[in-house]
Amino acid sequence: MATTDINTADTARDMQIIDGVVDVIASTAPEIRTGLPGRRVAAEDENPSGETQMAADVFADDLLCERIGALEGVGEYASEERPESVDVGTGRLSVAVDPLDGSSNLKPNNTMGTIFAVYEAPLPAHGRDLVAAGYVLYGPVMTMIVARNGTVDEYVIHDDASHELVREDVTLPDEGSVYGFGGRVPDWTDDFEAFAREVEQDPSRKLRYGGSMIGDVNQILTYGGIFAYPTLESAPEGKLRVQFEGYPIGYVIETAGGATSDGTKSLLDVDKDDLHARTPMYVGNTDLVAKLEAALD
Ligand code: P6P
Repeated sequence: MATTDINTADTARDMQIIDGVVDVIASTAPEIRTGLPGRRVAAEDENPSGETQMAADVFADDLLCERIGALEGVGEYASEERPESVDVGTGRLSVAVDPLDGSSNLKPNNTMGTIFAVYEAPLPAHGRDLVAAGYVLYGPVMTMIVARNGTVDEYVIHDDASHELVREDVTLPDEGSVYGFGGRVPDWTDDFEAFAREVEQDPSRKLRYGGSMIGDVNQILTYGGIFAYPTLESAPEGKLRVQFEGYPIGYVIETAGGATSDGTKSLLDVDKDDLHARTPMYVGNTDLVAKLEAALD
């Protein structure tokens, strides 16, 4: 577990490139959102994780690859939708994205997100190579959370593709009031189920699980508590992808003063070679993540 040293960009040039990535994602988000209505259908293929690709996944990925790939200073682009990373130039920073997290929520018109991770290393990179991360949340309001330079800021993205700073130095509230746990309950391990039952007993907490990690994690960032997509009996590595979900969300939550874990250590210390490797994910208030790790020990 643990809020650990967070790596940040150490040159003005890298900070400039990171700002460019943030600006491009913020300005592309309205176009992604506008393109959703006509793309609520399955595409022909599956993604590298074997999940049905929606036409919207492919659309968002193509836009982001083109725009991010055109940035000076970015050398590599990878996404959940592509088997391999793409060489996009000679820049020293790499960008990994989940173009449309929670696209299965498109049909029921529920929240979705775009997740990004900026690494100062080739892909697949390590969590400690991150120098920035964040996400766009397609909710009633389009917002963007950005973790960089040791702080987390929130923006509102307007339809004209401008983005407006609305909250600086965002941190998790001390007392968490929501929890959201993925996977089927019969598929949870006994230890995790015992932990979940203990969390549920607290009258100050209520269940918030919407099936899109970004919507669920943003609840934790707003109200405090814990989100988990745990180890499952049928899937010991869980469901969520290290490079595109585990590392960036771990970076955001730890920068915001929370804690993260794969069950035994910070998500930023998960060490997997495969670009599409998965990890169990537990993120939220430090005391709850510590309790989780003790429960799984
Ligand atoms: P389940 C969406 O497909 C996703 O990758 C995450 O956004 C979300 O947390 C999880 O899968 C939902 O999985 O098993 O509840 O459908």
